[in-house]
Amino acid sequence: MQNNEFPKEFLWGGAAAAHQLEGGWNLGGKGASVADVMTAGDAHTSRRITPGVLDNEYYPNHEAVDFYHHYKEDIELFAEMGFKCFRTSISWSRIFPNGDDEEPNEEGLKFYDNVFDQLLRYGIEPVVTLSHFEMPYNLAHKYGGFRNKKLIDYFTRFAEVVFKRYKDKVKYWMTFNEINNQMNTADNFDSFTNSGIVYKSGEDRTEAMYQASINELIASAKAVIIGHKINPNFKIGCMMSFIPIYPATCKPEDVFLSLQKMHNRYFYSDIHVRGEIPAYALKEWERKGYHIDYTPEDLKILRAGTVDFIGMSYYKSKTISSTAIEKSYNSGEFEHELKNPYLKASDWGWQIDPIGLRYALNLLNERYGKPIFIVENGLGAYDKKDENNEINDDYRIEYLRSHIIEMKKAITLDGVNVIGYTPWSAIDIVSSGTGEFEKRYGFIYVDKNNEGKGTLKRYKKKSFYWYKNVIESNGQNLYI
Ligand code: BGP
Repeated sequence: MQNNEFPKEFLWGGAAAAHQLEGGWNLGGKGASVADVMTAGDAHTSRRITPGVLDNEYYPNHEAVDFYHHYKEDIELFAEMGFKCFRTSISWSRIFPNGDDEEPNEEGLKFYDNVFDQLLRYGIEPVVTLSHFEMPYNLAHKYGGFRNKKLIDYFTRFAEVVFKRYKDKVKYWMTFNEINNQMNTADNFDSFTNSGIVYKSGEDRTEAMYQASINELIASAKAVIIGHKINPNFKIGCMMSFIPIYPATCKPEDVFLSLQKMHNRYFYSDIHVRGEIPAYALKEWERKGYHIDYTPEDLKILRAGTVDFIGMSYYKSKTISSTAIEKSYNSGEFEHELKNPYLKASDWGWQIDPIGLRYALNLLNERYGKPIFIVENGLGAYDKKDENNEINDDYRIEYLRSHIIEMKKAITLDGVNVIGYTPWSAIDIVSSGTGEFEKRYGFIYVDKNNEGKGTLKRYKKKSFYWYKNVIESNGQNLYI
């Protein structure tokens, strides 16, 4: 008989990230991180990176939704939804305020003890990203971020400290969030958030990006090796933004271009999972005359530090045409990107494609055969609280339901080993891309607007009750 159910131990939960959630940017000994020097933007305006924290600028991550002071009540709400796990990250600059400090900051370590203890009290498993678009600002400013090989040591020391400290509290770890975003060199946003790089004028951005990426991948592999020594039961994964890229037509040029653009994703997962620098990258470097600095010892580390699972985010798919005249439809990630006429889009232009999730899961499964953890999936929307303080976010329920249905098909019909699902986001937080509060993703509404004003009071949305039901029924009951 066909098993038509989610695995019993399936990890249902929700996700967030330290810089978008916590606030307390300079409390408890925390240093400024790269997220603390980014201003607010919106759907049409990019966030700016300022040279340090300036008095006359507004930085939405500084207070975020103040989980720093609300973590107890927020975790109680996650428990009420029945979360089996909660994905968050550790703010690197809470532990090493400048990144190059001799000793870790005990108050920062204590904060995460408190958070993890509170989760464990409710039987919620913490799932932890080491660097989710965050590093101490000092490491970006003084060392040039991951351009500099010293960052490998600073990162691994940070990893070692937190692995040791939380070895009995945390089992699931990921090294770098959406590490592949930095393939987009169109502006400084992805390079700065991923690896602390600001491009120099006149430099070959792609070469600089590859050097930083290799350094980061070596740092990740070293962390995996160290982590497994500290606790052999650790499950340490990578984290990929896995947006599949479709060809606009069956024209062979379109099909081949989409495959080449997929290499921008696979470059990272091939190294994380297979431990080898893929041939298509080596050939590109040779062709372009790039000198990417790594040693035979580094290659051994990449081979020895492969990941236990693949963490992935999935929000949308993209479509590409070899003949498109438009430079870019949406984010500037690729030239020749087109709007897919078969799909609807969110208010921010992200095209909604549930089948794309099943497709992406199959691609990864066929390539690597590793467990996959969907650690982000969700809909950013303008939610409205009505006169009864209710938020009827049926569109979010519809988005999540349609994606859960496709995820289930990938598991039960295609045999993909998906181990968990943590929608983005457990609670409303600051948008990473735009710095807005009103691009909301949560099951829990937080009263705060784009000007940073509001009571910070939490309200349960309609999706809160819906998701509670989904978890309670282990994914069987998708309709309220
Ligand atoms: C991913 C990031 C998250 C999160 C999410 C939604 O790229 O890992 O940090 O923010 O996307 O994006 P945004 O906040 O830009 O809407």
